[in-house]
Amino acid sequence: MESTPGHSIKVVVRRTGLSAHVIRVWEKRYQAVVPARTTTNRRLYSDEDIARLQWLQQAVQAGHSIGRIAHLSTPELMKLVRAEQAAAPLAQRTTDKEDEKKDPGEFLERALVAVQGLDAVSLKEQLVRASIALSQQHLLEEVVQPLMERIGQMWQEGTLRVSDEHMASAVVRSFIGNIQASFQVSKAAPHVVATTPAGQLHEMGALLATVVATSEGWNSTFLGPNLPAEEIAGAAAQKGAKAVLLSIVYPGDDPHLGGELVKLRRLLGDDIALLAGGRAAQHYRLFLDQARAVTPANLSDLRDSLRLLRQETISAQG
Ligand code: B12
Repeated sequence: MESTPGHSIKVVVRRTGLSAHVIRVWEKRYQAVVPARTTTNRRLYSDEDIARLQWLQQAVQAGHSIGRIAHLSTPELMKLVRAEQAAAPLAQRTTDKEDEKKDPGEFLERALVAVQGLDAVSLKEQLVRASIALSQQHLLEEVVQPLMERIGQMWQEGTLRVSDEHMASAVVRSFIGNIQASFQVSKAAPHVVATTPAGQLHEMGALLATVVATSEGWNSTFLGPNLPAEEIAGAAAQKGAKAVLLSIVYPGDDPHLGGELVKLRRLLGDDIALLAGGRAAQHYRLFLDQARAVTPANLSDLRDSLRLLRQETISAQG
């Protein structure tokens, strides 16, 4: 028998441990649970809806892809989860590898479930699986970057704790570091340095940009975040860099940053390319133009810009 719908999404979040975001995505993409609506269009969940979400969550945690189980009836889900529980100590998880291989969204969802469960081991496992199944470009642009994006949204909504975010940032940082270390680049290849300017503490964008550069055949050095113009220019000179990558994420209204950017161009001279990106970069457009910085819109565009620049650099040398 159906009980009257009556719980807000906040209650569902508390009872299931899923984020509001994941619940909405599961509804929109897979119609996993479609709640009733109030007259003002707010979602209202019944006890059955909440139980169903709990079963779905357990099945996903056991390694099933949400896309493949969302249509199952609740009794079928219960059967599936119980079978998993019975088999768990004996067998490897019965993940659907074929499905996983094609869909970065599945890795993303599972990574988010791991973040919400403060489960660093599982988060790392999902990222490693994604790195095996996907090209490096898809891994970075369709799993790692959206993962940070979603973590930011959930954190803002209050459905994720600061500790979840810190754990996720630490796992992602070391995961990107491992990818970076796995490339072999010719010593003769041009050099690039990547960082964030003084006052910019978010380092993941610069790290991602570093990996993109390495995968495009550049010798890339990540300098860490928050560097004054003098330090960036000094490191670029020491490395003989042909390009500097800057990530600008937050804040978007730092009164000192414009001066830093213009100073950096002066210290670098005319021959070193400056490429800047990140969600707050557009707020410094005037200064970035003065600093003759190229501003690729995203990591894909950065890839194209670096490919072009590398060709120009090599043909200028030859
Ligand atoms: C991890 C994180 C932190 C960590 C940072 C850890 C670290 N070591 O980096 C910590 C906990 C320190 C932190 C602190 C804060 N954070 Co924070 N943080 C994040 C989070 C979740 C991820 C940041 C990140 O790495 N993003 C990944 C980059 C890759 O994303 P992106 O900027 O969109 O970049 C894309 C492109 O722009 C491009 N790109 C990036 N860099 C470059 C460079 C080049 C050259 C190119 C071409 C492209 C490019 O690549 C990306 C893919 O397309 C974001 C959420 C988010 N969506 O980003 C919030 C976020 C950036 N933080 C935010 C806030 C508010 C804060 C704090 C003020 C919170 C607080 N109250 O203390 C502090 C501020 C600290 C400070 N003084 O700067 C807000 C900023 C809001 C705003 N107005 O913009 C965000 C957006 C979260 C949110 N939605 O509210 N944060």
